[in-house]
Amino acid sequence: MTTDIIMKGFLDLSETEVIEEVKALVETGIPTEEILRKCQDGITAVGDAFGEGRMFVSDLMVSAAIFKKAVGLIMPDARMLAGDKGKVVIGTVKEDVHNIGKDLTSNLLRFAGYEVIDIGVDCSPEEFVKAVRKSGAKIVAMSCLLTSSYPFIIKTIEALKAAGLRRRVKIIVGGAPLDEKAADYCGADAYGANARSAVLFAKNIYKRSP
Ligand code: B12
Repeated sequence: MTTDIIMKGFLDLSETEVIEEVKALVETGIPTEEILRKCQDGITAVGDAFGEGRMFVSDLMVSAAIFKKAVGLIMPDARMLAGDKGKVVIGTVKEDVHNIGKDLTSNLLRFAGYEVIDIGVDCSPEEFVKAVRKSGAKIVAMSCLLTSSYPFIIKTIEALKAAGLRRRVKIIVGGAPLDEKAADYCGADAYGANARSAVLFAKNIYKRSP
């Protein structure tokens, strides 16, 4: 069985292996999404090895740095883009500092023409409420990678309700431990399995009310 070079590079925590292969794939003209998927499979394999006790938190940190470098090669930074198709507040929920998936989602939304108010990681329900109130965004996107932070999605939605903002916003949630059922249970309007689904969601919402 042949192991994918990018997968092997991640498991070896070899930045050189991963970056050289990403460069080689870019040369062949393979679509960016395909390269991203390979990197995501690689970092997920590191996560799995960590989950099984074969790798450590420090390894997760190295794999995250490699992932960010690889993405930097294939995707321009969209932070300077200020789109006019509609506003989206995005953040990673409280007690969760994972930002890679959130940043990819922010980037794609910005490339698609949306103004993204990215409030960062470890965001409290109050921070989401404040950002929605200030921006008037009609979409809230929450990222959550930790099962232990899942209750904060529920608390954030409750806070939006208490602030009288729930009817004004549509909510999409994403992140590895979630699925349709989890999104439904916490009262979100949608679950996004990947960054692109946030773009489709935004298109749908803002098409109905610009
Ligand atoms: C890298 C990593 C870290 C890095 C994060 C660095 C960073 N800057 O983000 C560091 C080292 C900080 C870290 C720390 C920890 N981590 Co960690 N980490 C990971 C790892 C390996 C990769 C995550 C990642 O970036 N993937 C790549 C991105 C692109 O994928 P993604 O985030 O899933 O995003 C995609 C989709 O989910 C979706 N998406 C994501 N967000 C959103 C939002 C919306 C709105 C939409 C539509 C879509 C969307 O789109 C993205 C692109 O397609 C995962 C493994 C895994 N299977 O996820 C573990 C993992 C998430 N970590 C885990 C754990 C346990 C921890 C720690 C508790 C470890 C510890 N003992 O300290 C701490 C917690 C720190 C904290 N308080 O948050 C567990 C969580 C288990 C659980 N179910 O709760 C995992 C699953 C590893 C494991 N198998 O055990 N981690």
